[in-house]
Parts: sequence; C-alpha cells; structure tokens
Amino acid sequence: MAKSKLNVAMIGYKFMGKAHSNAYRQVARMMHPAAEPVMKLLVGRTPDALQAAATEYGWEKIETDYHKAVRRKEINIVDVTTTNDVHKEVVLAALKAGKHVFCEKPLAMNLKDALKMAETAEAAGVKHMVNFNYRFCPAVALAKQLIDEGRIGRIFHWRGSYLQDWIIDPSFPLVWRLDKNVAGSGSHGDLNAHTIDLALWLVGDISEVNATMETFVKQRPKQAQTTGGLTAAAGEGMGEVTVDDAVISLVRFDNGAIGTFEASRFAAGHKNGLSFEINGDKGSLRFDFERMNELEYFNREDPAHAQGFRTILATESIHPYLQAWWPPGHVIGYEHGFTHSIYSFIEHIVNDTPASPDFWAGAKVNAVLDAMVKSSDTRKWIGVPVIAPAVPV
Ligand code: SOE
Repeated sequence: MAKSKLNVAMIGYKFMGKAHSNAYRQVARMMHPAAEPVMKLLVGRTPDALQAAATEYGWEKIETDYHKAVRRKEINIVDVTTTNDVHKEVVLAALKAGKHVFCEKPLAMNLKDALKMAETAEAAGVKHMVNFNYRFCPAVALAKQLIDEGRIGRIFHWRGSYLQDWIIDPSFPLVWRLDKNVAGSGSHGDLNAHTIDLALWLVGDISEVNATMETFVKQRPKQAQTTGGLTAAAGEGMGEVTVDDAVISLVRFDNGAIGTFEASRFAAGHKNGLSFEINGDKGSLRFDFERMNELEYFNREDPAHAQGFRTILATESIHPYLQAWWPPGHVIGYEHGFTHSIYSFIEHIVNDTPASPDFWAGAKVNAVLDAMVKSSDTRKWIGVPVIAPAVPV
C-alpha cells in the first residue's frame, strides 16, 4: 500500500530553513516515518533568493505570500522558521487554516503571545510542536531515560549553560539576533531558551528566578545586507544594540532543586557550547553538545573503589533514534537532532498522539524567559506563572 504523504509549506529559508530542509530529506530517506513528508512549498519575501533556496534544498514550488501558502488545500503541515517577531502571525494564520504547525524556538516574543498560540492550537485540534532540537540528541534523550528510571534519584542541582563567541568583535554588525524588535532578546531567547526547555523537561517546573543581564558592546555597525545565520557584512553608520549579550541566573524548582543558567555570546572559545550537569542523591549526569554523542554518568551505587564519571557513547542501536543510523561508534551530528524532531512530529500526526514539546511546553519556556527579564530589570526574585494545561512534556 502506498505510504500516505504530508505536504509541507515552510516559511523562511535561512539558517533554520536550511536545517529543516535537510531534515525533511533525511527523514524521508533514512527514518521512513509512517507518512512521507513532501517538500511542497517554500515561502519568503525575496523571489530570487527564495527560488535559489527552493532549487538548492529541493522544494517543489515557491510563494511570497504566507497567507496564500497556509490556505492552500494540499498543505498539511506549516513549518515556521522565520525571525521570532513573525512566529505569532504566521502560526495563528496556519492554525486558522487547520494545519499542523511546527515552529522554531522560542515559540513567541513573550508569554502573552505564546499562550494565545497554545490556546488557539488546542482549540484547532491540530498537532503543534516547538523545535527544541537538543531534546532529540540521543545522549540527551538517554539522560531523560536514565532520570525517569530513577538512576540519579532525587535531584538537588541543575547547572546549565549555552556559550558562543561569535559577536565578541565590536565590528560585527547589527544582525536581526541583536535587534529587540525582531528577536525579542539576545542570548536569552536564542540560547537560554534551549537550556530552560531542557531543565523543564529533565528536572521539572521552575517556580522562581533571579537573573542579571549585560550588553557588553552597546553600538555596532549597521548590517549591509541580510545574510542569515551567524555571519554578516557591515554597512554604513552605527546602531544601538537593544538586546542582552549575556545572562546569568539562579532558579528554584517546584520539586525543591536549585539551579543555575548561563547564556553568552562572549565566551571566547565556545562555538556552540550547550552543556548541563544534574546532581541527584544516587548520582549525576553531564552533557556537552560539543561532544554531543557522549553522556557522562556518575553512579553513587558503584563500589567505592570503582566510582567515577563514566562516558557513555550514545551510539548503540538501543540508544534513542540510533536505529536509523550507523553501527556503534559511528557518531552523528547537529543536523540529526532536527531530523529526529521532525520524525517525531510526523509520527505524532500519523498516530494522532500529542506532539512533544508542544506549544504549552513552548509557553512554559516563554514564562521563564519573561520572569528572568523582569528579575534582571527589578533586581528581585520573580515567580514563574503556572502554565495550564501543563500537557505532560
Ligand atoms: C544561534 O545562536 C543559533 O543558531 C541558535 O539560534 C540555534 O537555536 C542554535 O541551535 C545554534 O545557534
């Protein structure tokens, strides 16, 4: 019997658009989901660049009006990879058209918008998911499995950071990630959002936060033209940096654990350094994305003379997602997290089961992001509102 197909319209085609395009191609050919994703329609505002991307990545057609795109009858999934300021309007239009929606992180510019998107998605009765791609690294999914099995017991500490160093040079121009009106925040919404999502998933809900933010370089050259990703060419004149370059925070979890977060784009030597450590009464887990196939595990129940952090190379077929790939030790990469995330979304559509992390999980991240901004502005501990329905993530 011919496999059913899910026609995709993707809005945006820069860095995340490239990563999602690669994932759709890999999912279809390597993971064989119950329905085949078809790269039907690529949507953007600049026809020439849009057509070039569609040709290069393998999209069948292009459309410059996202309203028309999301209303096309043949489209089943709308994938949103635009800048953060456009997520809400595109997602709401796609939900109104009854489409399943896959949206890049952070879901929204603030909690109010995120809740509107989650409530609308719930009412529309479609599948909705935020691409917190690092959950889908096998070593991170293994950490979740070990925690759920009780291997580290009661959790005392979360220690998470996400460190990059691409804008230390003050001559690096004002890209959209440095403009509050387009990105919402700087390292906070771009990087901290990932670590906050992982903490909520691996440890539990966060009840209150205390954060401090800093912008080290206040003025930068204006950007010559939009290039996307993490590179850019300087243009004429200078402009104000309106977002944080770094954020450090303390948090308290509902379950009594306490934790720290750090996100920075000024951590020289760290290129994409997302890492976390979790300490429990039976042991600890440690992950560093720059060694993404490894999970370090300390077991307090090992015999005393044999205790120590052991490195699990999460590349066995019994480890999450690895069945689709290579023999043990043949490591995988950044792009595979996107492939596994999109595979999961497609499976949830076909099986009619709740996707995860869904828009409610996305709203929980926006709730923590907003509380940390308020804490930094007021220099006070700030409570995090409870987000319901708290769909099990
Ligand atoms: C830039 O900081 C960025 O592309 C983030 O936006 C992504 O979410 C992260 O996966 C890699 O770095």
